[in-house]
Amino acid sequence: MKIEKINLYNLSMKLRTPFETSFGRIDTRDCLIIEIFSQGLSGYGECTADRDPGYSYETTKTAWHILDEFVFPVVLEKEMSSPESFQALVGFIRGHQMAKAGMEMALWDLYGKMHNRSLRQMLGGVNDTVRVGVSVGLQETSKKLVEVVGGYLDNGYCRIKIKIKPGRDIKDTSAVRQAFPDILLQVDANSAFSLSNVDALLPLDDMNLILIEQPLADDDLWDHHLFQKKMKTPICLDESIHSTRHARQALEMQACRIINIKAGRVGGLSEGLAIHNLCQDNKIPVWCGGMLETGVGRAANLALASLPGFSLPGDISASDRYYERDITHQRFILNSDSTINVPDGAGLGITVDHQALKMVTLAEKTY
Ligand code: OSB
Ligand code: MG
Repeated sequence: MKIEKINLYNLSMKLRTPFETSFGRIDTRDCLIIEIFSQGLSGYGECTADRDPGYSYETTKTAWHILDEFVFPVVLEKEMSSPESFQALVGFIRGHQMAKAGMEMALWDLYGKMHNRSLRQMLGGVNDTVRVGVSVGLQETSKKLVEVVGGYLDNGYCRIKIKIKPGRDIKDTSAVRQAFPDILLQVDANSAFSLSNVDALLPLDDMNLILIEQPLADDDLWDHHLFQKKMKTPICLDESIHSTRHARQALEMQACRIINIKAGRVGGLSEGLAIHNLCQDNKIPVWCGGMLETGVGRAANLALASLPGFSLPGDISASDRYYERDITHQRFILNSDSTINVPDGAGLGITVDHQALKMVTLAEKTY
């Protein structure tokens, strides 16, 4: 496969409702879309970096820079045998996993279209549908949070994740737990705590949570180990895991008992698959995280989450939870059993609505 042309788009997508985490509140979700061309076919990839460096040091601007100056020049006009061979070409770029992952996704999509195979087939996915939950942002009050959670339960979501931060932790979580004693519930702190204040979370151990996601700093595996020792509830790492090596070390160190896999955070779908395999070998449950993706990234998440080790519901909600109008013709809908269908068309199995894409494009460049 030889890439003849690339279009890079910087999008700004208006969310239906603002999304607030411990690192900030957004009304619009920015991202990059990479469109690649070869032999009359096109492939799409989504880079999950956001406008601000709150979740990750990467931003839409750093990813644009890395793609523009370093990734595209080594990919264009080069013969690549498969999407996996891409990683060797960009091995000289330290970090910038989201930029690399966006490009890799586009290569998977194109490669799948060339060989008439779905991403699910190529990755080795086994399920036609995947169980999903919803990630609920911080709300004004605990009461409002309970209302919002109730709304998503009415929609049919089987699992709720709530965002927490210092001062908005025990009260919010216990309010949701009291209102809904039997639901699958988990919390995500997005690194908002440190060893000096994380003991505030000890009461969570009595709230029957599936997991506590990333309470401590992204670069702090050891402190997660110390905190996990005090808690019966499994710690799940998100921000801390950027590679299979990190995943292995986190497990060896007993810094967590569950891993959230996001292809963007780990440099691509191939690395996400490798982490899945490592965790499966070690009997560690994994689940697919989300980054408020458009339909492009959502299709990739569904294919990844169809692998057999994804035993917990993913943060892959229906399209209407995020955007009024998405950039794909396909909209993902929630089935009555809290699942979403895995696309089965070639590649990602989606088509891009160029009219919708144009409406949300802030900048674009052709290579
Ligand atoms: O920590 O999982 C996270 C969104 C943006 C950045 C980080 C996270 C999230 C979510 C939303 O929790 C998950 C989704 O519905 O896409
Ligand atoms: Mg998270």
